[in-house]
Amino acid sequence: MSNYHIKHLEEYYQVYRKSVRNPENFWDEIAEEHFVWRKKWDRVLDWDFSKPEIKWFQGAKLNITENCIDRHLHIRGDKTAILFEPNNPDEPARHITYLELKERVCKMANVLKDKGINKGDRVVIYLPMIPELAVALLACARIGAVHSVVFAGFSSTAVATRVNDCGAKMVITSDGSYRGKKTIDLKGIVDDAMDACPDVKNVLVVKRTNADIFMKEGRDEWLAPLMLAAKEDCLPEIMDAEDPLFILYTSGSTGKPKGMVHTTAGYMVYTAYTFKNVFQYRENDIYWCTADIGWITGHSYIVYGPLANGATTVMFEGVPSYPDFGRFWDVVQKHKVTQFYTAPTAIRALAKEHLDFVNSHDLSSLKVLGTVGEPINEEAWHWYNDHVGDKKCPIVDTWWQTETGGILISPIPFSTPTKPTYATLPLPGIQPALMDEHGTEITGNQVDGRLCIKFPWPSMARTIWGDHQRYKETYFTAFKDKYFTGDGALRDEVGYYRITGRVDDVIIVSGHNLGTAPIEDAINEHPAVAESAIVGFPHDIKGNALYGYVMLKETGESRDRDNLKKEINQMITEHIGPIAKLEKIQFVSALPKTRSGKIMRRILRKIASKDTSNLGDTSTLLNPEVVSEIIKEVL
Ligand code: 6R9
Repeated sequence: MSNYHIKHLEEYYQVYRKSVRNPENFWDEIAEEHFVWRKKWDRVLDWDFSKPEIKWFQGAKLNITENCIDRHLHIRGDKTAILFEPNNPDEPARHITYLELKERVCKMANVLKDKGINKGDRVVIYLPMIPELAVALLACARIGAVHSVVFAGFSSTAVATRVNDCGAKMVITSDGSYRGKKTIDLKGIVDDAMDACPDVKNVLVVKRTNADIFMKEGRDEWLAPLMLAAKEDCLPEIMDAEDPLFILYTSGSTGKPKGMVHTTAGYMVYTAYTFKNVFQYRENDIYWCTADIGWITGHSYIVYGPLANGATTVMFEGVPSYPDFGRFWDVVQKHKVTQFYTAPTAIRALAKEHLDFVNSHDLSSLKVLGTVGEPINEEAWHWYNDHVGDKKCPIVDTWWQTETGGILISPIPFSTPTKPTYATLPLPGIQPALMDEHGTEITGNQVDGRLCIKFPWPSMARTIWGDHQRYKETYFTAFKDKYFTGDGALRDEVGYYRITGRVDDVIIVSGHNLGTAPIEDAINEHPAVAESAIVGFPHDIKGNALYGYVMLKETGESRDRDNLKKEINQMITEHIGPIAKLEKIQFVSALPKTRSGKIMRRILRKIASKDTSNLGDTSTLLNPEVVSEIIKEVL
């Protein structure tokens, strides 16, 4: 048990050293002690990054739902597995026990089987954050079908592209979804998508909003009556360790989305191990991750990681601003949440609002806070630490990617001393390397470079669906025998990592390498600034110059713009140096963002370079309208 729950820094270093000295022994012990297997593996690991080919626990047989559900039943049958908090705070929360979860998963699995879904078939899931979403993932896993969740905020074109890319025969959706005050017609979006998806035979529809929707004869069916009629027992399909568990699409730097393929055993072992350690999860804790299951964070740290540990995982249907900006804290207080995991973009949005929204709530149940998705700036980190965590809850700044399946770099609470804006240390089994532009590893501390991982870990994606060549080119060609993350990072004097942003965001000004994140940090420290994004644009003398898009807080709106510009550049000069001063500053009402909250720098870069003729697809943005507004006022 000792290497499952790390309790102090000394132990972290011991476990880490062991994991690097003999990774196979390390993962062998963890897999052996903490999971149920139908058959043990013949080999822990086979790998070759030049092909690339990665196989963990080969020869093993298992079903992940036995590990996430069945094995808990004799001790935790009546424990809440999923705690559902609806969009509307007046609608009662729902507690789904492990026993109930098993019945629902088995019933849905039987429905899928009746509709002809077999092991290996792909099922696209396009559902809001309601319990049926988690049940649908697990029902697929129960029978060995490969799920591909499409975030229920993507357009019909995005749905169609993904359905066709993975060759799904079935789509599971709902009549609609609630988001704050709005109701969204999900089924209408699926109907539009289906015009371009001739191979989809069945669309199963969950009732959520009671909207009056179109049901296509022979294709569309309500799920509820089928579930009612289905048997509540479904034997788990026995899977090979390396059978695909799911496909999840992530956007590439260009063109088509990449269908990252995750397989069964390694993904299970790694997400369960990291969940337990990074959140220091203890029996009876109430864990809440605010992500959507449409993203990898939801797959790994709402569904699989927590359930593999027999945890209670909160699923929240709503948004942080409804009915007001205190909703997150309301939910924390109501359910006595112990671990809270969210994104910097949400923290920044809430930090803009009045402190009373936080202070009027009892947040004393909280033990650990987490962030994920982008670099967190100092100001947001301190706000989170001071006002949400009351300086008592360690913040785990967790760095990872859709491709990595689980968290790779993060503090371990109560063991690793935290440091604002630093993801700190690699988790056991993770061997990071910083590389220079010539492909040489930069050793020692107080250095920065391109972040690679030089040894496999169990939950890494194995391929891109239908395009292994692209997988190889994207991740394994830039640096020989290493997985390239696409991120830049620095390693400080004690070996802590700070992720500085995508390397494509590095801007070279007069020969100096500048990361966008530290400049944005500096600007965001200005009391009038809510958020900012820096991009480079061509400059005759400097090569590149810096263009800053700055969104003001409400309190900053009345300030004189010229003075503000001077003050912002003064902040940058103080924090980084005059070299990082902005050539141009444009005040904007909002920044264009992806639905997962990432700033679309690609578009901002084009606007800054006055190259607005081809901005690419902006339809998947959260707020496409701000793009035209920014173009109109471009400097
Ligand atoms: C889990 C997730 C991956 C990219 C990644 C990096 C950025 C994620 C971060 C972070 C700084 C963190 N990122 N976590 N940057 N600090 N703690 O977000 O996956 O949507 O695939 O994004 O997000 O740039 O490369 P995904």
